Amino acid sequence: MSEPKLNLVGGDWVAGDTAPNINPSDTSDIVGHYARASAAQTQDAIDAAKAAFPAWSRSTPLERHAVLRAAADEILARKDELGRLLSREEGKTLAEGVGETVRAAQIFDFFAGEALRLTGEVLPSIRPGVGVEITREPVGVVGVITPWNFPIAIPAWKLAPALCYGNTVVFKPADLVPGCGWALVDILHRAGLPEGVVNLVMGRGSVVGQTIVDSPDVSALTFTGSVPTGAVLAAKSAELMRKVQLEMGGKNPFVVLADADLDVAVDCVINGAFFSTGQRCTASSRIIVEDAVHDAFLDKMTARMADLRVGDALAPDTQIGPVVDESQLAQNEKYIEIGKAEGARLVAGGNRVSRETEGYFQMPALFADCTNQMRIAREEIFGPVASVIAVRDYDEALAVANDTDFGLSAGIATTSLKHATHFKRNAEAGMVMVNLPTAGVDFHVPFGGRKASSHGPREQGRYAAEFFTTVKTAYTLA
Ligand code: UN1
Repeated sequence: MSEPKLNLVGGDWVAGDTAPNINPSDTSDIVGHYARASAAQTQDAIDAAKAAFPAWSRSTPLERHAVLRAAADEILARKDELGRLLSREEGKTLAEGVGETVRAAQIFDFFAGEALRLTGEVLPSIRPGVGVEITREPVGVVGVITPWNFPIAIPAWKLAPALCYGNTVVFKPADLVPGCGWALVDILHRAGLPEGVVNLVMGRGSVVGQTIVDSPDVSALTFTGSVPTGAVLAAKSAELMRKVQLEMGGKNPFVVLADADLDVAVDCVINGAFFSTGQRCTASSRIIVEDAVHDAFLDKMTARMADLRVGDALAPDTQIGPVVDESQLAQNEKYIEIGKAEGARLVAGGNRVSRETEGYFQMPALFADCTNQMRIAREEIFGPVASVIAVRDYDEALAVANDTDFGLSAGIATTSLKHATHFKRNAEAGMVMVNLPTAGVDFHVPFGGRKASSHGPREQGRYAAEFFTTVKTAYTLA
Protein backbone atom coordinates (compact mmCIF):
# COMPACT_ATOMS: atom_id res chain seq x y z
CA MET A 1 0.00 0.00 0.00
CA SER A 2 1.35 3.44 -0.92
CA GLU A 3 1.88 5.99 1.86
CA PRO A 4 -1.54 7.37 2.76
CA LYS A 5 -2.23 11.03 2.04
CA LEU A 6 -3.03 12.88 5.27
CA ASN A 7 -5.15 15.78 6.37
CA LEU A 8 -3.62 19.20 7.04
CA VAL A 9 -4.62 20.74 10.36
CA GLY A 10 -2.91 23.86 11.68
CA GLY A 11 0.11 23.31 9.43
CA ASP A 12 0.61 19.64 10.41
CA TRP A 13 -0.21 16.56 8.36
CA VAL A 14 -2.38 14.40 10.60
CA ALA A 15 -3.12 10.68 10.22
CA GLY A 16 -6.36 8.79 10.71
CA ASP A 17 -8.46 6.03 9.22
CA THR A 18 -7.96 5.80 5.48
CA ALA A 19 -10.14 4.95 2.51
CA PRO A 20 -9.05 3.85 -0.96
CA ASN A 21 -9.59 6.20 -3.92
CA ILE A 22 -10.72 3.97 -6.80
CA ASN A 23 -10.40 4.58 -10.54
CA PRO A 24 -13.89 4.33 -12.14
CA SER A 25 -12.34 3.27 -15.46
CA ASP A 26 -10.61 0.31 -13.79
CA THR A 27 -11.81 -0.66 -10.34
CA SER A 28 -8.66 -2.75 -9.75
CA ASP A 29 -6.60 0.45 -9.90
CA ILE A 30 -6.31 2.18 -6.53
CA VAL A 31 -5.31 5.82 -7.03
CA GLY A 32 -4.17 6.08 -3.42
CA HIS A 33 -5.26 5.88 0.20
CA TYR A 34 -6.57 9.03 1.80
CA ALA A 35 -7.10 9.79 5.46
CA ARG A 36 -10.61 10.50 6.67
CA ALA A 37 -10.71 13.20 9.33
CA SER A 38 -12.57 12.56 12.58
CA ALA A 39 -15.01 15.05 14.08
CA ALA A 40 -12.31 16.01 16.63
CA GLN A 41 -9.74 16.64 13.88
CA THR A 42 -12.29 18.72 11.99
CA GLN A 43 -12.88 20.76 15.14
CA ASP A 44 -9.09 21.20 15.48
CA ALA A 45 -9.03 22.45 11.89
CA ILE A 46 -11.76 25.01 12.61
CA ASP A 47 -9.87 26.15 15.74
CA ALA A 48 -6.64 26.45 13.71
CA ALA A 49 -8.38 28.50 11.02
CA LYS A 50 -9.87 30.75 13.69
CA ALA A 51 -6.46 31.25 15.32
CA ALA A 52 -4.83 32.03 11.97
CA PHE A 53 -7.48 34.56 10.92
CA PRO A 54 -6.32 37.77 12.70
CA ALA A 55 -2.84 37.68 11.12
CA TRP A 56 -3.94 36.51 7.65
CA SER A 57 -6.78 39.03 7.52
CA ARG A 58 -4.11 41.75 7.91
CA SER A 59 -1.66 40.24 5.42
CA THR A 60 -0.58 42.57 2.63
CA PRO A 61 -1.87 42.32 -0.93
CA LEU A 62 1.63 41.28 -2.00
CA GLU A 63 1.77 38.37 0.47
CA ARG A 64 -1.57 37.05 -0.81
CA HIS A 65 -0.56 37.66 -4.41
CA ALA A 66 2.69 35.73 -3.94
CA VAL A 67 0.96 32.60 -2.61
CA LEU A 68 -1.81 32.62 -5.22
CA ARG A 69 0.68 33.32 -8.01
CA ALA A 70 2.98 30.47 -6.87
CA ALA A 71 0.00 28.10 -6.74
CA ALA A 72 -1.07 29.11 -10.26
CA ASP A 73 2.45 28.55 -11.59
CA GLU A 74 2.84 25.13 -9.98
CA ILE A 75 -0.60 23.90 -11.08
CA LEU A 76 0.16 24.96 -14.65
CA ALA A 77 3.64 23.40 -14.62
CA ARG A 78 2.11 20.11 -13.40
CA LYS A 79 -1.01 20.21 -15.60
CA ASP A 80 -0.37 16.86 -17.29
CA GLU A 81 0.32 15.02 -14.03
CA LEU A 82 -2.58 16.64 -12.14
CA GLY A 83 -4.92 16.27 -15.12
CA ARG A 84 -4.07 12.58 -15.22
CA LEU A 85 -4.73 12.24 -11.49
CA LEU A 86 -8.07 13.99 -12.00
CA SER A 87 -9.12 11.69 -14.86
CA ARG A 88 -7.93 8.65 -12.94
CA GLU A 89 -9.97 9.43 -9.84
CA GLU A 90 -13.07 11.02 -11.39
CA GLY A 91 -13.29 9.46 -14.87
CA LYS A 92 -13.51 12.46 -17.18
CA THR A 93 -11.26 12.14 -20.23
CA LEU A 94 -7.61 13.10 -20.07
CA ALA A 95 -8.25 16.14 -22.29
CA GLU A 96 -11.05 17.22 -19.95
CA GLY A 97 -8.89 16.52 -16.87
CA VAL A 98 -5.96 18.56 -18.20
CA GLY A 99 -8.36 21.30 -19.33
CA GLU A 100 -9.91 21.49 -15.87
CA THR A 101 -6.45 21.66 -14.30
CA VAL A 102 -5.45 24.55 -16.57
CA ARG A 103 -8.68 26.28 -15.56
CA ALA A 104 -7.74 25.86 -11.87
CA ALA A 105 -4.38 27.53 -12.60
CA GLN A 106 -6.16 30.37 -14.43
CA ILE A 107 -8.46 30.90 -11.46
CA PHE A 108 -5.50 31.22 -9.06
CA ASP A 109 -3.85 33.55 -11.57
CA PHE A 110 -6.99 35.71 -11.73
CA PHE A 111 -7.27 36.02 -7.95
CA ALA A 112 -3.51 36.61 -7.61
CA GLY A 113 -4.22 39.70 -9.71
CA GLU A 114 -7.31 40.62 -7.72
CA ALA A 115 -5.26 40.56 -4.50
CA LEU A 116 -3.28 43.49 -5.91
CA ARG A 117 -6.41 45.34 -6.90
CA LEU A 118 -8.28 45.45 -3.58
CA THR A 119 -10.06 48.77 -3.46
CA GLY A 120 -12.57 50.78 -1.52
CA GLU A 121 -14.41 54.05 -1.99
CA VAL A 122 -13.93 57.44 -0.38
CA LEU A 123 -16.82 59.88 -0.66
CA PRO A 124 -18.24 62.94 1.04
CA SER A 125 -20.93 62.57 3.66
CA ILE A 126 -24.21 64.45 3.46
CA ARG A 127 -23.02 66.18 6.64
CA PRO A 128 -20.44 68.98 6.49
CA GLY A 129 -16.89 68.07 7.50
CA VAL A 130 -17.60 64.34 7.50
CA GLY A 131 -15.89 61.84 5.20
CA VAL A 132 -17.11 58.35 4.36
CA GLU A 133 -14.99 55.30 3.49
CA ILE A 134 -16.42 52.06 2.17
CA THR A 135 -14.15 49.04 2.48
CA ARG A 136 -14.43 45.30 2.11
CA GLU A 137 -13.11 43.13 4.93
CA PRO A 138 -12.65 39.35 5.06
CA VAL A 139 -15.50 37.40 6.65
CA GLY A 140 -13.51 35.02 8.88
CA VAL A 141 -13.29 31.24 8.75
CA VAL A 142 -14.80 29.95 5.50
CA GLY A 143 -16.05 26.36 5.26
CA VAL A 144 -15.52 25.00 1.74
CA ILE A 145 -17.39 21.81 0.76
CA THR A 146 -16.89 20.60 -2.81
CA PRO A 147 -18.44 17.91 -5.05
CA TRP A 148 -16.83 15.03 -6.94
CA ASN A 149 -17.51 16.19 -10.51
CA PHE A 150 -14.93 19.02 -10.70
CA PRO A 151 -12.22 17.80 -8.30
CA ILE A 152 -9.79 20.68 -8.96
CA ALA A 153 -11.70 23.57 -10.58
CA ILE A 154 -14.43 23.94 -7.95
CA PRO A 155 -11.96 23.79 -5.02
CA ALA A 156 -9.89 26.39 -6.91
CA TRP A 157 -12.81 28.76 -7.47
CA LYS A 158 -13.73 28.64 -3.79
CA LEU A 159 -10.24 28.58 -2.20
CA ALA A 160 -8.60 31.23 -4.39
CA PRO A 161 -11.11 34.03 -3.63
CA ALA A 162 -11.36 32.99 0.03
CA LEU A 163 -7.59 33.51 0.41
CA CYS A 164 -7.40 36.52 -1.90
CA TYR A 165 -9.80 38.48 0.30
CA GLY A 166 -8.04 37.49 3.56
CA ASN A 167 -10.14 34.65 4.92
CA THR A 168 -8.93 31.39 6.44
CA VAL A 169 -10.31 28.07 5.25
CA VAL A 170 -11.48 24.65 6.37
CA PHE A 171 -11.76 22.62 3.17
CA LYS A 172 -13.58 19.32 2.72
CA PRO A 173 -13.22 17.80 -0.77
CA ALA A 174 -15.66 15.10 -1.90
CA ASP A 175 -15.00 11.75 -0.21
CA LEU A 176 -15.11 10.02 -3.61
CA VAL A 177 -12.30 12.11 -5.19
CA PRO A 178 -9.95 13.53 -2.53
CA GLY A 179 -6.82 13.33 -4.71
CA CYS A 180 -6.93 16.69 -6.48
CA GLY A 181 -8.05 18.50 -3.32
CA TRP A 182 -5.11 17.00 -1.45
CA ALA A 183 -2.70 18.03 -4.23
CA LEU A 184 -4.07 21.57 -4.23
CA VAL A 185 -3.66 21.98 -0.47
CA ASP A 186 -0.14 20.52 -0.65
CA ILE A 187 0.69 23.15 -3.29
CA LEU A 188 -0.78 26.01 -1.22
CA HIS A 189 0.99 24.79 1.91
CA ARG A 190 4.37 24.75 0.16
CA ALA A 191 3.62 28.07 -1.53
CA GLY A 192 4.13 29.64 1.86
CA LEU A 193 0.72 30.00 3.50
CA PRO A 194 1.08 30.53 7.25
CA GLU A 195 -0.04 27.54 9.32
CA GLY A 196 -3.77 27.24 9.86
CA VAL A 197 -4.72 29.50 6.92
CA VAL A 198 -5.83 26.49 4.84
CA ASN A 199 -6.84 23.28 6.57
CA LEU A 200 -7.72 20.08 4.72
CA VAL A 201 -10.26 17.68 6.22
CA MET A 202 -11.02 14.84 3.83
CA GLY A 203 -13.71 12.35 4.71
CA ARG A 204 -17.42 11.79 5.04
CA GLY A 205 -20.14 14.38 4.84
CA SER A 206 -21.85 12.90 7.88
CA VAL A 207 -18.74 13.41 10.05
CA VAL A 208 -16.56 16.14 8.55
CA GLY A 209 -19.25 18.08 6.69
CA GLN A 210 -21.59 17.96 9.66
CA THR A 211 -18.91 19.31 12.04
CA ILE A 212 -18.17 22.22 9.70
CA VAL A 213 -21.84 23.00 9.15
CA ASP A 214 -22.68 22.90 12.88
CA SER A 215 -19.80 25.15 13.97
CA PRO A 216 -20.66 28.73 14.95
CA ASP A 217 -16.97 29.55 14.33
CA VAL A 218 -17.44 29.01 10.60
CA SER A 219 -18.53 32.49 9.49
CA ALA A 220 -19.26 31.65 5.86
CA LEU A 221 -20.07 28.39 4.12
CA THR A 222 -19.65 27.74 0.39
CA PHE A 223 -21.01 24.48 -1.00
CA THR A 224 -21.55 22.84 -4.38
CA GLY A 225 -23.64 19.68 -4.38
CA SER A 226 -27.18 18.38 -4.19
CA VAL A 227 -30.37 20.34 -3.51
CA PRO A 228 -31.37 18.31 -0.39
CA THR A 229 -27.95 18.83 1.24
CA GLY A 230 -27.99 22.49 0.22
CA ALA A 231 -31.35 22.96 1.89
CA VAL A 232 -30.03 21.52 5.17
CA LEU A 233 -26.98 23.80 4.99
CA ALA A 234 -29.13 26.85 4.29
CA ALA A 235 -31.40 26.12 7.27
CA LYS A 236 -28.48 25.62 9.66
CA SER A 237 -26.75 28.72 8.32
CA ALA A 238 -29.89 30.79 8.85
CA GLU A 239 -30.02 29.58 12.45
CA LEU A 240 -26.39 30.63 12.97
CA MET A 241 -26.86 33.90 10.98
CA ARG A 242 -23.96 32.89 8.77
CA LYS A 243 -23.25 33.74 5.13
CA VAL A 244 -23.98 30.87 2.80
CA GLN A 245 -23.36 30.28 -0.90
CA LEU A 246 -24.91 27.22 -2.50
CA GLU A 247 -24.52 25.86 -6.04
CA MET A 248 -26.85 22.94 -6.58
CA GLY A 249 -28.65 21.18 -9.37
CA GLY A 250 -29.78 21.95 -12.87
CA LYS A 251 -32.26 20.72 -15.44
CA ASN A 252 -30.89 22.94 -18.14
CA PRO A 253 -32.87 23.48 -21.35
CA PHE A 254 -31.30 23.74 -24.78
CA VAL A 255 -33.69 25.10 -27.42
CA VAL A 256 -33.23 24.23 -31.11
CA LEU A 257 -35.20 26.57 -33.36
CA ALA A 258 -36.19 25.87 -36.97
CA ASP A 259 -33.79 28.61 -38.11
CA ALA A 260 -30.80 27.06 -36.30
CA ASP A 261 -27.67 25.80 -37.98
CA LEU A 262 -28.38 22.16 -37.12
CA ASP A 263 -24.71 21.19 -37.09
CA VAL A 264 -24.05 23.88 -34.49
CA ALA A 265 -27.09 22.69 -32.52
CA VAL A 266 -25.93 19.06 -32.58
CA ASP A 267 -22.39 20.04 -31.51
CA CYS A 268 -23.84 22.03 -28.60
CA VAL A 269 -26.05 19.16 -27.46
CA ILE A 270 -23.40 16.43 -27.79
CA ASN A 271 -21.02 18.55 -25.74
CA GLY A 272 -23.54 19.97 -23.28
CA ALA A 273 -25.44 16.76 -22.59
CA PHE A 274 -22.75 14.09 -22.77
CA PHE A 275 -19.22 15.43 -22.32
CA SER A 276 -17.81 14.96 -18.81
CA THR A 277 -20.22 11.97 -18.90
CA GLY A 278 -23.13 14.38 -18.37
CA GLN A 279 -21.95 14.88 -14.80
CA ARG A 280 -22.19 18.67 -14.73
CA CYS A 281 -24.80 20.81 -13.03
CA THR A 282 -24.67 22.86 -16.25
CA ALA A 283 -25.39 19.83 -18.48
CA SER A 284 -28.19 20.15 -21.07
CA SER A 285 -30.79 17.59 -20.12
CA ARG A 286 -33.93 18.98 -21.79
CA ILE A 287 -33.54 19.44 -25.55
CA ILE A 288 -36.49 21.50 -26.76
CA VAL A 289 -36.85 21.28 -30.55
CA GLU A 290 -39.23 23.04 -32.95
CA ASP A 291 -41.44 20.58 -34.87
CA ALA A 292 -40.15 21.76 -38.26
CA VAL A 293 -36.61 20.45 -37.58
CA HIS A 294 -37.39 17.77 -35.03
CA ASP A 295 -36.87 14.70 -37.21
CA ALA A 296 -33.80 16.10 -38.98
CA PHE A 297 -32.28 17.00 -35.61
CA LEU A 298 -32.93 13.51 -34.20
CA ASP A 299 -31.36 11.90 -37.27
CA LYS A 300 -28.21 13.99 -36.93
CA MET A 301 -28.03 13.37 -33.18
CA THR A 302 -28.37 9.60 -33.40
CA ALA A 303 -25.81 9.46 -36.22
CA ARG A 304 -23.31 11.42 -34.10
CA MET A 305 -24.06 9.37 -30.98
CA ALA A 306 -23.36 6.12 -32.81
CA ASP A 307 -19.77 7.32 -33.28
CA LEU A 308 -19.15 8.43 -29.67
CA ARG A 309 -16.29 6.49 -28.12
CA VAL A 310 -16.98 5.54 -24.51
CA GLY A 311 -14.06 4.05 -22.63
CA ASP A 312 -11.14 4.35 -20.25
CA ALA A 313 -10.72 8.00 -19.29
CA LEU A 314 -6.96 7.80 -19.85
CA ALA A 315 -7.11 6.26 -23.36
CA PRO A 316 -6.26 8.94 -25.94
CA ASP A 317 -9.22 8.22 -28.26
CA THR A 318 -11.91 8.18 -25.53
CA GLN A 319 -14.53 10.92 -25.86
CA ILE A 320 -16.69 9.94 -22.90
CA GLY A 321 -15.25 8.41 -19.76
CA PRO A 322 -17.02 6.20 -17.24
CA VAL A 323 -19.75 7.18 -14.81
CA VAL A 324 -18.16 8.05 -11.46
CA ASP A 325 -19.29 5.00 -9.46
CA GLU A 326 -21.76 2.15 -9.19
CA SER A 327 -24.43 4.09 -7.31
CA GLN A 328 -24.47 6.90 -9.89
CA LEU A 329 -24.65 4.35 -12.71
CA ALA A 330 -27.53 2.60 -10.95
CA GLN A 331 -29.29 5.97 -10.64
CA ASN A 332 -28.83 6.65 -14.37
CA GLU A 333 -30.25 3.20 -15.18
CA LYS A 334 -33.17 3.74 -12.83
CA TYR A 335 -34.08 6.94 -14.70
CA ILE A 336 -33.82 5.16 -18.04
CA GLU A 337 -36.40 2.66 -16.79
CA ILE A 338 -38.56 5.50 -15.45
CA GLY A 339 -38.39 7.24 -18.85
CA LYS A 340 -39.48 4.10 -20.68
CA ALA A 341 -42.31 3.50 -18.22
CA GLU A 342 -43.46 7.11 -18.67
CA GLY A 343 -43.77 6.52 -22.43
CA ALA A 344 -40.62 8.23 -23.66
CA ARG A 345 -38.88 6.56 -26.61
CA LEU A 346 -35.22 5.63 -26.08
CA VAL A 347 -33.64 6.37 -29.47
CA ALA A 348 -30.00 5.82 -28.55
CA GLY A 349 -27.75 4.38 -25.86
CA GLY A 350 -28.39 4.00 -22.16
CA ASN A 351 -26.88 0.51 -21.95
CA ARG A 352 -23.92 -0.52 -19.81
CA VAL A 353 -20.96 -1.55 -21.92
CA SER A 354 -17.92 -3.61 -21.01
CA ARG A 355 -14.38 -2.65 -21.82
CA GLU A 356 -11.01 -4.31 -21.17
CA THR A 357 -11.10 -3.26 -17.53
CA GLU A 358 -13.91 -3.37 -14.97
CA GLY A 359 -15.43 0.09 -14.93
CA TYR A 360 -18.72 1.97 -14.93
CA PHE A 361 -19.18 2.43 -18.67
CA GLN A 362 -22.51 3.53 -20.09
CA MET A 363 -23.49 4.68 -23.58
CA PRO A 364 -25.02 8.18 -23.60
CA ALA A 365 -28.81 7.98 -23.77
CA LEU A 366 -31.26 10.06 -25.78
CA PHE A 367 -35.01 9.94 -25.25
CA ALA A 368 -37.51 11.30 -27.79
CA ASP A 369 -41.28 11.85 -27.47
CA CYS A 370 -40.86 13.36 -24.01
CA THR A 371 -43.13 15.81 -22.28
CA ASN A 372 -41.86 18.39 -19.85
CA GLN A 373 -44.02 16.80 -17.14
CA MET A 374 -42.16 13.48 -17.15
CA ARG A 375 -39.85 12.79 -14.20
CA ILE A 376 -36.92 12.42 -16.62
CA ALA A 377 -37.59 16.04 -17.68
CA ARG A 378 -38.05 17.42 -14.16
CA GLU A 379 -35.53 15.65 -11.89
CA GLU A 380 -31.76 16.00 -12.17
CA ILE A 381 -30.27 12.67 -13.26
CA PHE A 382 -26.60 13.79 -13.27
CA GLY A 383 -25.58 11.38 -15.99
CA PRO A 384 -25.34 11.17 -19.80
CA VAL A 385 -29.11 11.13 -20.32
CA ALA A 386 -31.03 13.77 -22.32
CA SER A 387 -34.71 14.14 -23.22
CA VAL A 388 -36.00 15.64 -26.47
CA ILE A 389 -39.26 17.61 -26.17
CA ALA A 390 -40.98 18.72 -29.40
CA VAL A 391 -42.63 22.17 -29.49
CA ARG A 392 -44.68 24.11 -32.06
CA ASP A 393 -42.80 27.40 -32.04
CA TYR A 394 -40.45 29.74 -30.19
CA ASP A 395 -43.06 30.87 -27.67
CA GLU A 396 -43.80 27.34 -26.58
CA ALA A 397 -40.05 26.59 -26.49
CA LEU A 398 -39.44 29.48 -24.09
CA ALA A 399 -42.37 28.49 -21.88
CA VAL A 400 -41.13 24.88 -21.65
CA ALA A 401 -37.53 26.04 -21.04
CA ASN A 402 -38.70 28.11 -18.05
CA ASP A 403 -41.11 25.50 -16.67
CA THR A 404 -38.66 23.90 -14.23
CA ASP A 405 -37.69 24.05 -10.56
CA PHE A 406 -34.13 24.93 -11.60
CA GLY A 407 -32.51 27.93 -13.28
CA LEU A 408 -28.78 27.53 -13.77
CA SER A 409 -28.00 27.64 -17.50
CA ALA A 410 -30.22 27.88 -20.60
CA GLY A 411 -29.11 27.57 -24.22
CA ILE A 412 -30.54 28.27 -27.65
CA ALA A 413 -29.46 27.46 -31.19
CA THR A 414 -30.80 30.06 -33.61
CA THR A 415 -29.63 32.33 -36.41
CA SER A 416 -32.30 34.90 -35.54
CA LEU A 417 -31.13 38.00 -33.70
CA LYS A 418 -34.70 38.60 -32.61
CA HIS A 419 -35.08 35.18 -30.96
CA ALA A 420 -31.57 35.23 -29.49
CA THR A 421 -32.19 38.64 -27.95
CA HIS A 422 -35.61 37.68 -26.62
CA PHE A 423 -34.24 34.44 -25.13
CA LYS A 424 -31.35 36.22 -23.41
CA ARG A 425 -33.84 38.59 -21.78
CA ASN A 426 -36.51 36.06 -20.87
CA ALA A 427 -34.78 32.78 -20.01
CA GLU A 428 -35.15 32.30 -16.24
CA ALA A 429 -31.57 31.22 -15.66
CA GLY A 430 -28.37 32.64 -14.23
CA MET A 431 -26.46 31.95 -17.44
CA VAL A 432 -27.69 32.03 -21.03
CA MET A 433 -25.83 30.58 -24.01
CA VAL A 434 -26.54 31.44 -27.65
CA ASN A 435 -25.19 28.87 -30.13
CA LEU A 436 -23.00 27.51 -27.35
CA PRO A 437 -23.38 24.52 -25.01
CA THR A 438 -25.08 25.13 -21.65
CA ALA A 439 -21.96 23.77 -19.93
CA GLY A 440 -18.40 25.06 -20.08
CA VAL A 441 -17.99 28.53 -18.67
CA ASP A 442 -15.29 31.21 -18.43
CA PHE A 443 -13.40 31.56 -15.16
CA HIS A 444 -13.39 35.35 -14.94
CA VAL A 445 -17.12 36.12 -15.01
CA PRO A 446 -19.94 35.34 -12.57
CA PHE A 447 -21.22 31.79 -12.25
CA GLY A 448 -24.55 30.85 -10.69
CA GLY A 449 -28.26 30.48 -11.16
CA ARG A 450 -31.78 31.02 -9.88
CA LYS A 451 -34.55 29.05 -8.18
CA ALA A 452 -33.38 25.68 -6.76
CA SER A 453 -30.05 25.89 -8.61
CA SER A 454 -28.33 28.49 -6.48
CA HIS A 455 -28.64 30.41 -3.25
CA GLY A 456 -26.53 33.36 -2.17
CA PRO A 457 -24.09 35.55 -4.08
CA ARG A 458 -22.47 34.51 -7.36
CA GLU A 459 -19.17 32.67 -7.59
CA GLN A 460 -16.16 33.58 -9.74
CA GLY A 461 -14.76 36.71 -11.30
CA ARG A 462 -15.00 39.99 -9.39
CA TYR A 463 -18.51 39.05 -8.20
CA ALA A 464 -16.86 36.52 -5.85
CA ALA A 465 -16.03 39.44 -3.53
CA GLU A 466 -19.70 39.69 -2.58
CA PHE A 467 -19.59 36.39 -0.70
CA PHE A 468 -15.98 36.33 0.49
CA THR A 469 -16.00 39.83 2.01
CA THR A 470 -18.21 41.90 4.24
CA VAL A 471 -18.66 45.63 3.65
CA LYS A 472 -17.76 48.31 6.18
CA THR A 473 -18.87 51.95 5.99
CA ALA A 474 -16.73 54.28 8.16
CA TYR A 475 -17.57 57.94 8.94
CA THR A 476 -14.95 60.45 10.14
CA LEU A 477 -15.38 64.02 11.33
CA ALA A 478 -12.09 65.74 10.63
C1 UN1 B 1 -18.94 24.21 -16.32
O1 UN1 B 1 -19.96 23.86 -16.91
O2 UN1 B 1 -17.94 24.61 -16.93
O3 UN1 B 1 -20.93 21.31 -10.56
C2 UN1 B 1 -18.82 24.24 -14.87
C3 UN1 B 1 -21.00 21.79 -11.70
C4 UN1 B 1 -20.82 23.25 -11.86
C5 UN1 B 1 -19.66 23.60 -12.68
C6 UN1 B 1 -19.93 23.58 -14.13
N1 UN1 B 1 -20.74 23.89 -10.58
O4 UN1 B 1 -21.21 21.05 -12.64
